[in-house]
Amino acid sequence: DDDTHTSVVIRARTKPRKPAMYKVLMLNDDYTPMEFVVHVLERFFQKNRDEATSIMLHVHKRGVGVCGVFTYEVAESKVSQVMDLARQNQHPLQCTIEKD
Ligand code: NFA
Repeated sequence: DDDTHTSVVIRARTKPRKPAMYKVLMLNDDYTPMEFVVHVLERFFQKNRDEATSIMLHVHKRGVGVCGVFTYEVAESKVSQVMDLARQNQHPLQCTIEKD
């Protein structure tokens, strides 16, 4: 009736964990020009013209698409940069992140 001799040993993790990865998703809307979306994909996601056009058309037709997969901080930074540029140009373009 005395647990003073109870002990639990918890070994610390030595193996570094792979960082969790997050998708940056782009959402369709009726107003953002297609060429602006292609520009965003080239500038912030290092896509070439053909890749950017293909992703833009996917989002246009399906409603949502993946721009890239990044660590949390990088993904958040991409979303901020895209939304800032869209706002500056008065486009309603929206991006979000989702755990991969
Ligand atoms: N749907 C937009 C248009 O017809 C183009 C667009 C594509 C917007 C992908 C947002 C994302 N101008």
